[in-house]
Amino acid sequence: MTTSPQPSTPLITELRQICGSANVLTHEDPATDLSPWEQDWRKRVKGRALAVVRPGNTSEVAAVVKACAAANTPIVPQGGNTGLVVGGVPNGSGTQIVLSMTRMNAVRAIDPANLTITVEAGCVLQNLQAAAEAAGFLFPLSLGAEGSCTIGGNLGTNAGGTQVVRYGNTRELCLGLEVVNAQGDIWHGLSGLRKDNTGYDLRNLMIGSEGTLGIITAATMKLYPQPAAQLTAWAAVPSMEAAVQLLGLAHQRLGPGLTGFEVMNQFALGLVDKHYPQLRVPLWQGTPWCVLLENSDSENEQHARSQFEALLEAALEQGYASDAVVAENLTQAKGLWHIRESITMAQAQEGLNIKHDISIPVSRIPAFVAETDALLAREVPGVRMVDFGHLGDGNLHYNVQAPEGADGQAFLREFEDKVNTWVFDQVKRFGGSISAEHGVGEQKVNKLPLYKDPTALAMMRAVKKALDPQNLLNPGRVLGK
Ligand code: FAD
Ligand code: 2HG
Ligand code: ZN
Repeated sequence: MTTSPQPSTPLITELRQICGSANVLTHEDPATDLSPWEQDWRKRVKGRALAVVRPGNTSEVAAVVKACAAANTPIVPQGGNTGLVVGGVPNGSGTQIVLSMTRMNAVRAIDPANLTITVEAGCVLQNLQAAAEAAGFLFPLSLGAEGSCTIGGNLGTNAGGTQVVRYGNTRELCLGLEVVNAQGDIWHGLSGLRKDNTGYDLRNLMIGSEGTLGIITAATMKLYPQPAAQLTAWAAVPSMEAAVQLLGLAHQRLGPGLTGFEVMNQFALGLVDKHYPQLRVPLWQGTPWCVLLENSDSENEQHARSQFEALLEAALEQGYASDAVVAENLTQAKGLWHIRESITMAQAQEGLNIKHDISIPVSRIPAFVAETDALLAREVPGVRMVDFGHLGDGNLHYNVQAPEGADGQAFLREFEDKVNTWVFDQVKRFGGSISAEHGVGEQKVNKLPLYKDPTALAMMRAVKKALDPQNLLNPGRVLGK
């Protein structure tokens, strides 16, 4: 006798009727492996889903939410599952539905005169960039996970990335949303308007809400003209103070042409060199920090190059840099960016680590790094700092790698919470935020009440209660239980 793969609960049967049997995956079929949806990208947490549901259009999303609301079954929205704070995977209870948006990946429309593109939430960021490029435009959101993250996830987390210094976070790139709310009703907000003062800004409320207030099904995003030329440079800098001074000079000399300004410490680059020697990291051995700069020019390459060279010459003269190279061509430029984007993978290859994505006013970053480095060196024997990130935005990935040869799990057990407290206390002292771009998810849920303004938190709770009184959408994330 064979056992039927069909699950028995009325909710699963209803979900199969809504989305089709092939798009409702459960553990009852032993041949189906749900781990890709249940495990987070860093492999720190593995949950258990009641089912993975993959709707194909907005009406199906709305029907799924109504069915789950009637059955009081929580929903965890998921895009590319590249999130770094455990926000898009189910908890271990086996009672939550993962709502995977990846089948909803169409580009619905491009409006060249309005400079907008409308896409479904499951559209992979790289495909969105490619669609914009094919139409002769730039969609500037850019991050290391762009080959698998989705625009719905980018909006859900208000992702940052490497172009924020010029174009802003995902929020600044969005003009309209289509959302299914916790009652299963559809909000048709794909206006594409640059001005609309008709009351509360629900779009901005949804963006960055990490799937706790509504399910984003589509978005209208801004397009930009493609730059006439884009050049990338790599500079060795003698200190964090010098990196901040170089940033100031780059703003002054390049104005809106400055589209990227990333900093990387020597240990981070050493990890890339160790695990990916073929990438040939330049200039890293004799300097504590390197900086990656991008100049996007609206005139031509010659103009961009002479502007960039003048900037770097001035930086060398003033001691803000000790050496620098400008990429000769697109291949070299891509190679330099690839090195920067490989730090996360190199860290993972090296072993377990503690991640932070903090922001501090740029002017205060040198003092923050000096003091916090000294504090951690005192408290954590053999600490290895992997310090890199979007200095142009005041956003550092102030990461801590387990000491050389240490048992990673034992290190995390002993130090993870303490290190988080030391670092976040410093962030607070320096007037910063404990999450600049990755969000709160489950990972920082216990820390948020300690570092967020209590009145702001109370207002956030009131909003959640008003919009999702059943606590159906991604419960336990951002605000906790
Ligand atoms: P998921 O991981 O699937 O989900 C993330 C959150 O959004 C969850 O809370 C989920 O519930 C919610 N969500 C997903 N889809 C929807 C939807 N349709 N409606 C409502 N809520 C939804 N992040 C940065 O900000 N900057 C970086 O530079 C950056 N670089 C990265 C590099 C690497 C190598 C990796 C692995 C990650 C990086 N990230 C970065 C983190 C991650 O890629 C981003 O948070 C991204 O926006 C997540 O998109 P996703 O589609 O994978 O979302
Ligand atoms: C980046 O900027 C990402 O590369 C990931 O935000 C940061 O790995 C990290 O800590
Ligand atoms: Zn980042």
